[in-house]
Amino acid sequence: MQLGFRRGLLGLALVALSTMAHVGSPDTFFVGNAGAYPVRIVVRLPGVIPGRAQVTVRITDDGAARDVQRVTMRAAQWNLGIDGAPPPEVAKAVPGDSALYAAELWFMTATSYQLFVSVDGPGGQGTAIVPVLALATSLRSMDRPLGLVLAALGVFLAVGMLTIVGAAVRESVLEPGIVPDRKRRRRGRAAVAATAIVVGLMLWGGSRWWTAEAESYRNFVLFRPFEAGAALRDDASRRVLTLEIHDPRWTGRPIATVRYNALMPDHGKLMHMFLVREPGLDAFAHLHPVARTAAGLAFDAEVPPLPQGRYRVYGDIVHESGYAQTLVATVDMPGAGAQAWERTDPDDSWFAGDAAPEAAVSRFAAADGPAIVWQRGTASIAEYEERTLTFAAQDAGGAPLALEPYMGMLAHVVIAREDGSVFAHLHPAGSISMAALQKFAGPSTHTGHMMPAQGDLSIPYAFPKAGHYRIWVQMKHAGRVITGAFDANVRPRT
Ligand SMILES: [Cu+2]
Repeated sequence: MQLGFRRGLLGLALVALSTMAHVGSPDTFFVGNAGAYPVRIVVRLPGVIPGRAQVTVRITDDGAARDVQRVTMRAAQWNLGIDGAPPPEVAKAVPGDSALYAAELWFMTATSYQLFVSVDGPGGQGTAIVPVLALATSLRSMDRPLGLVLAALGVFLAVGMLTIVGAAVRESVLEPGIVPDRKRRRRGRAAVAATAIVVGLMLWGGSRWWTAEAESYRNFVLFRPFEAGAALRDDASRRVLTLEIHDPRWTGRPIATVRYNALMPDHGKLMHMFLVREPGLDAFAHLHPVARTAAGLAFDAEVPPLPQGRYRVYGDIVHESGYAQTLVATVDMPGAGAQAWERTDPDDSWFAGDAAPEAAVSRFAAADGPAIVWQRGTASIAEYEERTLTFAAQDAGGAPLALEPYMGMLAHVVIAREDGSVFAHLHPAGSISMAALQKFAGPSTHTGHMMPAQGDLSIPYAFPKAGHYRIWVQMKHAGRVITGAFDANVRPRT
C-alpha cells in the first residue's frame, strides 16, 4: 500500500546528478595487458547500485585474439580483496566479433572496486586489474501508470481489509439468512474504525520507511563529491588560489576503513587541479596545489597569468581506497595580477587561446613550431559511442616528435563540456586513476604505458552526452610541455 506514496516521493527526489570522479562521466575505460594479451576494457555502470554493469573486453591484437580460450572476470571491493569476491563470471564471445567478449557484472556497494579480468589461452592465464568506481549516479523514478496501478491496488486492499473485518465482526457467527441486530452492527462499525486506525498507522509507517530508505540512498549511496569552495588571494604580484573542502565526510582525520580514507598521491601529487574558463573554454591551467596542512582540508596553488573571467575549478583527488573524486568549484578571476608566477610545482602548466576546429584531421600548431594532431577520422562523434581518440605530436614539418613522460604519462587529455557538466582526465591507459591502478596492481604496471615514445597515442573514451566540448592534450618534448586545444561536437545518439 505504501507503494502508492513511492512514486510521489521519488518524483521529488529525482535530481539530475552530474558530478562524480571525473564529472558526468562515470564509465571506466582501461588499456593495458592481461599477461600476454593486450586488452581494452570498458565498464559501463548501471547508474543505480546495486546494479548490473556492462563489461566488455577487447583483445586488441588479432593474433592474440585467435588464441584466447576464455575470458573471466571478478569484481572485488577494495577493502575485501579477491577472497571476498563472488566467483568468476565467464564473459561470452560477442557473435560477429572474434576479439570482443562481454559480461554483466553485479556491483552491490557504491565504493571502489578492483576488477580482475583474466584471459586464458595456450600460453597460460594473464590477468589485468582495473580500478572501477561503482558509483550510483541516478535515482530511478516509478513511471506514472505503474504508480497509479499500485496506488489503486493499495486502496483496494485497504478498503477490502475494512470490509472483511466489519463483516466478520458483524455477522460471521450468525446463521445464513439472519439479519444482524443493532448491537452487532454497532460492534461491526467499531471494529471497522479500529481497523482503519491500524491500516492508517501501517500506511504512515510504510511511508516513513520508504522516505528513510530514499533519504539514506541519497545520502550514502548516491554519488556526491566533497563540497568545496575556491577563493583567490592577491599577494604582492602573486595570486594564490585556495581550494577548501568543507564536507562533513572529510574532517581531516580520515578513517582507514571507509572509502573516504587518506589521500594518496597520483604521480607524487595529492591534487591535480584544472582551471577552465567558461563559457568560451578558451583558457586552461593544470596545477598541482599543495595541501596547507597534513589534514588536507585546504590546497593552495599559485595561479599563472590567466585572462580574466569566470573559471570552473576541478580538483582531482584519490583516496587510499582507490576512490577517486573530482571536487568542483568556481572562481572569478579578476584581470591583472599574477605578474610574477612562480610555479607551485614544476609540472604546472597553462594555456590560453583558441582551439583547432574539429575536422577529420585537426592540427593544433603551437606558436613556436611543435604541433599536436588529432586524428578524429571521417566519422563524427556520437553521444555514448565508444571511440578511440588518437593524438600525435609533430614538429613544424610534420615529422613525429620524441615524447618524454609528463608526470609519468605520454599524454594527458582533459575533456570539458562548455557548461562544466562533463569533465574527464584521460591518459593512454584510459580513464582510470593511475594512483589507484598502482595501488591495486603494483608499481610495475605503470611503466608499461610509457612504452611508445613516438607515434600515435590512442585513448578510448565515450562522450556521455551531446554538446560542445573542448579537448586539451598535453605532451612533453625536449623538456617542454606542449598543450594543444581541439573543438569537439558530439551529436545526440540516434
Ligand atoms: Cu596533473
